[in-house]
Amino acid sequence: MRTRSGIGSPSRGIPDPAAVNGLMNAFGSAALVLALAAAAAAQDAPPPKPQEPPVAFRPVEEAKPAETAGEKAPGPAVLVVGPAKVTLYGFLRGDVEYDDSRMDNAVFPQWVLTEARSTGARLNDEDLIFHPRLSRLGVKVEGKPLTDLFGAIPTGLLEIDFYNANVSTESRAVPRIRHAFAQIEWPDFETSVLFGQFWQNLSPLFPLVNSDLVMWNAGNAGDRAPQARLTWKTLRGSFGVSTAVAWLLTGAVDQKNLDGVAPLTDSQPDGQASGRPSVEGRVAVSWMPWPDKKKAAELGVAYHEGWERTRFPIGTRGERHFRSEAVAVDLVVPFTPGIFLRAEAWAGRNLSDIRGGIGQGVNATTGREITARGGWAELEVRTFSFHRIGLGATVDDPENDEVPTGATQATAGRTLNRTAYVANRLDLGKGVEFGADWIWWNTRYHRTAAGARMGQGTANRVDVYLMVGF
Ligand SMILES: [Ca+2]
Ligand SMILES: [Ca+2]
Ligand SMILES: [Ca+2]
Repeated sequence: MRTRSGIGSPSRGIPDPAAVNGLMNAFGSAALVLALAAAAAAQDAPPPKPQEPPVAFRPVEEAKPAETAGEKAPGPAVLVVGPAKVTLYGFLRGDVEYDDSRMDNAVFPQWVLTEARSTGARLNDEDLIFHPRLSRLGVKVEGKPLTDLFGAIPTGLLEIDFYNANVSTESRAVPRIRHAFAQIEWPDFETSVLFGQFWQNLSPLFPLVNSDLVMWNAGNAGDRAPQARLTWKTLRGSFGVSTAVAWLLTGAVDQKNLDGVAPLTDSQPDGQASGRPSVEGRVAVSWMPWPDKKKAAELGVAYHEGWERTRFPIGTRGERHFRSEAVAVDLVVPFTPGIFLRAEAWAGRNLSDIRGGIGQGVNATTGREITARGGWAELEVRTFSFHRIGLGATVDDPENDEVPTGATQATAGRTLNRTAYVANRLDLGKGVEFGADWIWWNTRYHRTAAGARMGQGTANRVDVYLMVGF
């Protein structure tokens, strides 16, 4: 559900690579300027409202609640605890997922395994999984104004689910932090400061389909990470501007440790070892195309840069320093109050920490960063008061010549990861939702160094779920 065309051809759904290149050229310098401006000023970050779709006229933070569909819960439960107002929200949910061909992981799907017979793989190797891991609980805290701090309002949020890879069995899922942050807002100055874990500050939208891994590494960039963030946002009539700059932990998502792989023995992730944070800036404008003042359009442009350092030299180039860079755009357009276009496009290099490049940041054989581009677009249509449908496509396209050339599934380079999908959401009322998704998924692999084909994999993934929100 959220979206923006890749620029170039919204009607086609998938951003055309050439168009994305053009976009990168066009936006590269602009994004840099905006990011710098953002760094010089302050930016956007009000308390998130985890239960609302990103179409509402509010800063992206609030605009990106649930990776999953949590967006239709009824009213939150509010408690008063000491000096704070505490709001509970969340949902209980169970998913049933079937793949007609083997994914890299049935619960955390990122790409399709190759089906090339020469690799020993099987064609259409199906799987089935049941899990309640997306059930979610959130606690939002809002304190009383701090008069000595110019009327600052303290807020905070803790949000957990059970989508944690570190479990012994599927019946023993364990909690995972999604968000956990403390924030201070100065309403008079339209400014706020946030410390803790929250969304990365680029590509804030995510598709309606695939509540599990939201098409990360298949075209949708932008995960969550520990950070410090400064936000400034303003609203003038129906026109808004929001600017945010964030300093984030590099490696919070990919935990990259290039010199921690045998025979190298370094124990520190390379992002931490750099001694520097990633820096991300985003500027967005929003407006109300419809008189109902409920459905906002928004266009955002973001820039990302990060640094990694290893103790031991990596690859034939003997590199010890690595850069991560990206530019990204995101767009939400309500064509009518019931039809939305949402899309993102991005391009850069060494993007595994922001969920780009099909999880490939640096080629450890050569010691080079891998460049990639991608994005996704989705049309969401409200057909009836109780039904929404999402039609979309995603693509993640690393530079073929830069990915690894291994001869096994685990070491082969992934050159293209793309999907097309249909998502159905049935609103049964009182916070109850039923979903049914179908995703066509195709992943291509690079030939081995010796020139042998590693082929490709194509899967159909179906997910149905029942959710009760509160
Ligand atoms: Ca297949
Ligand atoms: Ca995104
Ligand atoms: Ca390291």
